[in-house]
Amino acid sequence: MAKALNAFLKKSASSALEKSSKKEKPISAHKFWKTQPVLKDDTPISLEDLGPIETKTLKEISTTPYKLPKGLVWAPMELAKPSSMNELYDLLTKNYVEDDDCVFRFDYSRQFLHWALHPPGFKTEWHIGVRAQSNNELVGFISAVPSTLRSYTATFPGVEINFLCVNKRLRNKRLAPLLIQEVTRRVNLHDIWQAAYTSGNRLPTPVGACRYFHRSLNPKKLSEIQFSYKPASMSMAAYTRKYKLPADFTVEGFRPMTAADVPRALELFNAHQAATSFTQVFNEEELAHWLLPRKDVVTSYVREVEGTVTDFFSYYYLPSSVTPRDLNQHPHRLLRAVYSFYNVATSISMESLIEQALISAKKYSHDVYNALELMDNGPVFQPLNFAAGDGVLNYYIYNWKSPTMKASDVGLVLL
Ligand code: MYA
Repeated sequence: MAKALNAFLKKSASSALEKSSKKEKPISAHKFWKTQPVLKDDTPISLEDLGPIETKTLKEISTTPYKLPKGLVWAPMELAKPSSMNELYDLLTKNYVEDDDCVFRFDYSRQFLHWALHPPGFKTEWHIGVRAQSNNELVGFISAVPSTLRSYTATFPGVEINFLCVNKRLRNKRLAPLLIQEVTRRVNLHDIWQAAYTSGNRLPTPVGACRYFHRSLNPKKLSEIQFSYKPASMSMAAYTRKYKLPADFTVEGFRPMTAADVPRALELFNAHQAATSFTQVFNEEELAHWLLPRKDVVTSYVREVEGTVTDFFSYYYLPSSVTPRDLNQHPHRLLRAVYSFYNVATSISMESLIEQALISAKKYSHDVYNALELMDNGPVFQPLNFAAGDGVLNYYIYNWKSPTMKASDVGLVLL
């Protein structure tokens, strides 16, 4: 029996963190979070309570940025400029989410960051950097992008928060709370009071939690870099055979999504998301931004049968750098991982749809396909040879009272 993948988990989840996530710190131990409008503990919330935790008016929001410690300044970012994007790429590739052994670290590409940070309605002032005055180095970052959110029966304007990062040299100096407060202030000034975010860390207080599952596409490489472990009793040939996939789609009618498919894809997306309790709400422009294929960023295929689009799958590209402790251990320096994004199956089963996604990801030489156990993903994992990861991604809504939900009711995929 194959051992579960030594999962490199999104947002720094790890078995150690998972253990700590089970033993939640009391809110009084969270110096920052205890001051914020978030649920303070797991006291059940009913649907009648759905709504903001606090209500403020624009008049109460300061127009002055938070004060940073001496030697640091807020840095306006102009990420459309390659020089600015290079700085952000450099900060993240060296300092963003990594596994406990510091072997794997997310390596979001520049074109991916450009896509993630420039959806319709993006605001440059919500791409917030912090610089060291001495040498002008970018040492911190946080971002918000606009997103209409739905929690159960309530739909409201919100933002998604991502790419919170502080240079390793400046950790544990309470810079993260300042970045979070500053992005909150700038978002509030646009009369927006709610936000969605995810984290491997257990913070006060998740509305849902989803485990990662991993499907090996290149088992030999994954085993060489110790992302996964081949059972000692199995030969490499047998191990590779176990994960073999057909060279091409096994269901007819799949082709890349195009702009002309957007209205129909939105219909399918809306019908599918109606079954979830927490999701983002797209208009056509937003769906086009997030789902139309972009080289090395996002892949989306539709299934068209007799002129009607009936299904689609999508996944995004998030490789990780690989830095083995012993550089002679193996030659690999990049783990080519893709992550399941939004999938809708109406004419075939979800299992069949995800199998086509796996075939596509393998064809484009990716090493592993990762998926959260949210929406209707769960039942496909076992038949399609996925292995459970060892960490959990927590979902949060800032300033919002929401009942907690099971993983299959979560309908939001953040990057
Ligand atoms: S998740 C990705 C987070 N990034 C990484 O994991 C990259 C690697 N790590 C780092 O760069 C640093 O360790 C970070 C913390 C920057 C994470 N979310 O400055 P500190 C709390 C929220 O001394 P540092 C993503 O991007 C911690 O509990 N809070 O710590 C979504 C403690 O508070 P308290 C976090 O390690 C981000 C305080 O910070 C997180 O140097 C969503 C310690 O600060 C975390 N991931 O830096 C942000 N990690 O004492 C919230 C630690 O109270 C958005 N902390 O426990 C909220 C909505 C805002 C907008 C609202 C609009 C309406």
